[in-house]
Amino acid sequence: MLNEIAHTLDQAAASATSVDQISLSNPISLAQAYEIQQLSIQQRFNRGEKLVGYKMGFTSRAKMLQMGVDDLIWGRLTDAMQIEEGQEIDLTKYVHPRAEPEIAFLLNKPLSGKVSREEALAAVEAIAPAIEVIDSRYQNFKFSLEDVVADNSSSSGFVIGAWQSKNSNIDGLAMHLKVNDEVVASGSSNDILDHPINSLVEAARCIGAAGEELKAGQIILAGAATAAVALEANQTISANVINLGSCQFKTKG
Ligand code: OOG
Ligand code: MG
Repeated sequence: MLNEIAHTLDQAAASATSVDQISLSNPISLAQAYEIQQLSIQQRFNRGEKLVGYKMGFTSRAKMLQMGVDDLIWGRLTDAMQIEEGQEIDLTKYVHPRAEPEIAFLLNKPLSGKVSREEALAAVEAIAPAIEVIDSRYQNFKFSLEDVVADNSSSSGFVIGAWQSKNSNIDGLAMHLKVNDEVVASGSSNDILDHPINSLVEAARCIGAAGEELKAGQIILAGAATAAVALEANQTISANVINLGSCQFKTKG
């Protein structure tokens, strides 16, 4: 059954079509949801995609409130999900994409299990402003915690701005998401688990508990500081993390 659900979700993502929430017909546990995520992403790996990192989700109150869930989740990032800075994306490849402002860590050492904030920072090579493009494969972007985890935590694309020093101050930085120069969402880097480094600590713990480790060269998205905003055609979307930098991408119809 898990394999079948994984296949359905992979096909939904590949064909940009929505499917019914799994939880409506098959009650699954959180452990089974992560198993489905792994089986589903394996199909991408089988098509040649490579794991490039992980994303953390629901690390801010704004996101939990928007989606009506209240626990941390994580998902996998593949090379095919990366959107180049400034790139124009084709919205027909998505079901109902949304963008959210994030902070990304690039690692230069492995990290797994229980680590301190200092140990987490010691494994960081660089830090960058980022945008995550999320796209639930469920109708109306509605899901339970188990549903969204099975669906790779809605991950579908990400943009990384210019990498900055690992010693950059990321404590309490204002973060803005703009659509065509208009600010549509604002928050603080500390809306992400009180400080974004805590998200890396949690990533090491959660992903370690699942039997994987964060590796040198991988990118970790700390989670959105604000609610996500729905994308429409002909927009320029940018995230500005004050004093860290900005990044952007565009949409076409
Ligand atoms: C789930 C993904 C949450 C974040 O940054 O909090 C997430 C969703 O909202 O669909 O990526
Ligand atoms: Mg996110």
